[in-house]
Amino acid sequence: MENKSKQNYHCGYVAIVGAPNVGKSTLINLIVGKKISAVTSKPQTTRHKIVGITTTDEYQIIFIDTPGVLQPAYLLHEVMLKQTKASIDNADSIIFMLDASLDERSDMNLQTTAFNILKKTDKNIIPVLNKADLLSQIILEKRTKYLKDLYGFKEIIPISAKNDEGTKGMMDIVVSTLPEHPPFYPSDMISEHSERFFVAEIIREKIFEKYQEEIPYSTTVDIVEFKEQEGRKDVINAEIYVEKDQQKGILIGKKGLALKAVGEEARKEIELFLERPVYLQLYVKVREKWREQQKWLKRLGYDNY
Ligand SMILES: Nc1nc2c(ncn2[C@@H]2O[C@H](COP(=O)(O)OP(=O)(O)OP(=O)(O)O)[C@@H](O)[C@H]2O)c(=O)[nH]1
Ligand SMILES: [Mg+2]
Repeated sequence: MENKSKQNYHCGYVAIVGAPNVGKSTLINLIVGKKISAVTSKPQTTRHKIVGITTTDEYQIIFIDTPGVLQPAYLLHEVMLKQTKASIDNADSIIFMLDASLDERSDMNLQTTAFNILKKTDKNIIPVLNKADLLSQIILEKRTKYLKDLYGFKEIIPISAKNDEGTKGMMDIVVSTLPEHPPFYPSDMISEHSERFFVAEIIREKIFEKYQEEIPYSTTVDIVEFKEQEGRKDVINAEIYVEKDQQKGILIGKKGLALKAVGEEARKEIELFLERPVYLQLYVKVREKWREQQKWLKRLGYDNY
């Protein structure tokens, strides 16, 4: 571990919390400057807490991207919610992310559920309104005022994680809430998960993007072999779990073409991420009700928090 002798160094943990699909993972990727967290247009993309670290001469922040707050329907959901709650408990400050694309008539139940969880903590809460790029200045001001009145916030910071707007000002406020402390991690470290974890997440992201309805939600990825080879491509064998035979058929597609396309897209992104070529093989397995069974969730690392 590095030891910065600089005075007034700030370091702390910041959880990014909010309803599903508001842009939490987009923000952590922007801040660390590398795609470490899956982003898709579908809610419930993130299932684990994901660590992203940013370090400057003045501060080090350990951001925790969290699963969107939801109403649990499966054991998997309960585990996801537990991860979010544990991330809140371990944080110094919390970015509460709101979504500018929701108006007064939208369903804000999950956003309010997230707010009610945060209300119970004594942590610094930093309300941020993401996707500000979607609104005109006038509508944005109206929406900000509505949310301030709804939750009793003095300030809400409008940002666009997608376009990197408003995020510098947001970071200044985040840093001002952190304790004085030397850095916990080396300055070049941006995350702490294994390559296996990131590879599984990349494959899962491609499945989320490519398939509709219940398929993404009934699916998960288990890396069963990850063999690094001197002078040759790494060999990665991944099992994709689905819950029913019919889902297996859809995932594989006619003549295996759909699965092949997933494999190709995933391989390209894995190679970009690892900065080395890989040989990726995907297998589809039916594991009935894996989302409801402790033994599968454990094996998949979902209870690892
Ligand atoms: N217009 C706009 N879209 C955004 C912005 N930030 C994120 N998005 C989009 O919103 C969708 C969801 O983004 P994610 O980062 O996956 O959201 P999340 O909060 O991590 O979602 P979960 O993991 O499902 O809880 C994606 O289609 C993003 O491209 C933004 O600032 N502006
Ligand atoms: Mg996410």
